[in-house]
Amino acid sequence: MSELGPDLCFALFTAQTFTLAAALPTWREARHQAIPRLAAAARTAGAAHILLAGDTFDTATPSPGVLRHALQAMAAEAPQTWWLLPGNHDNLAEGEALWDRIEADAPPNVRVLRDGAPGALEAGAMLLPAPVERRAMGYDPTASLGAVATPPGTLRIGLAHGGVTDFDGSAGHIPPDRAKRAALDYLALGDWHGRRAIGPRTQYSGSPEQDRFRHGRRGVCLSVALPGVGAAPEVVEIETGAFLWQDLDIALRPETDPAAALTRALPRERRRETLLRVRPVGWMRLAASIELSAALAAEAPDFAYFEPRMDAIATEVEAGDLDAIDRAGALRHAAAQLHEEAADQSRAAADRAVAAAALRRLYAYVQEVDG
Ligand SMILES: [Mn+2]
Repeated sequence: MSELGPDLCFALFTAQTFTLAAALPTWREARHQAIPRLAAAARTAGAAHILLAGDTFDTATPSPGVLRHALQAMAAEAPQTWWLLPGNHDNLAEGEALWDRIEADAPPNVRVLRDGAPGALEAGAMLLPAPVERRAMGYDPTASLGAVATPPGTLRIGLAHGGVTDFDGSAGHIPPDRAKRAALDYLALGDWHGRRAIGPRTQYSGSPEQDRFRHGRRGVCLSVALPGVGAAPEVVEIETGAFLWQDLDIALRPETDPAAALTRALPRERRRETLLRVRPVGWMRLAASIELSAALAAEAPDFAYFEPRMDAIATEVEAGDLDAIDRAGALRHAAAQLHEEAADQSRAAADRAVAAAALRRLYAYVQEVDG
């Protein structure tokens, strides 16, 4: 349950996919079910504590129902204790009313990490939280962790939210060696939606339920066991996500049977819980494009979401194809014109794609009428 950082281009992309996701009631429910799934993972791992590394909520003003149901679901998962860190989306400044409400309504097994004070997870293990003050994170929230004193011989576990510097182009501020600098046995990070290890002691679990096309796998959480002060953490991924957001490229050549290639490439399992963007890449004959369209249309209803992307496939048009539309007259003239426009390298790629798509439509239409 984390949300990615401040990259503007990515934010635009996020907005689109998020709108798409929010439109799926089954996905919204899966997102809620992340709470019992996390608890089940904790029980399997024998973990007493569940650390949520920020952006438990996408916004500082979630609807009363979303908030109430989240807290009720956490209450139902005692004896595990839930530790909630404010992230940038549910940050302290914008989320003042939110965190007041949570503190007022929270069941005993939900703890809010509103200030940076260290707290005992249990005897011998201190949690050092770094809550996010405001949405625009122009600073390193972990900067003060090194100065936090803990009793000798206790585990120091950092919990923070934000980007690591020089990581995938993110404008993050957390140094990748923060765990070492602050003498942390482990630093649990949120913000990045995918699962990512910065080092053995510094890791992003990613979102337990994915919400965009990017990471190409179902969401996971991390089971982290700390055998002792200074000892190497034992980190195990546990899948928690229901929905797979997948981008799939299908290589086509003129001799390829497009329907067979599609069948081979598409996932077989859990299609109802798969959101798919399919991109045919390469060349195909005009006749094959009709077969491909039919095959795509036939497969689409199996999936939670299915989007064919036709911007990377070129259609090979032969003289016979244009003859199949018409040998002369207005239709033939239109077809020849579209063929020319689709091949004209001086035109913008988007315009060429429109012309190619129009030619495919025209061809398909004539085949249908004549067939
Ligand atoms: Mn975030």
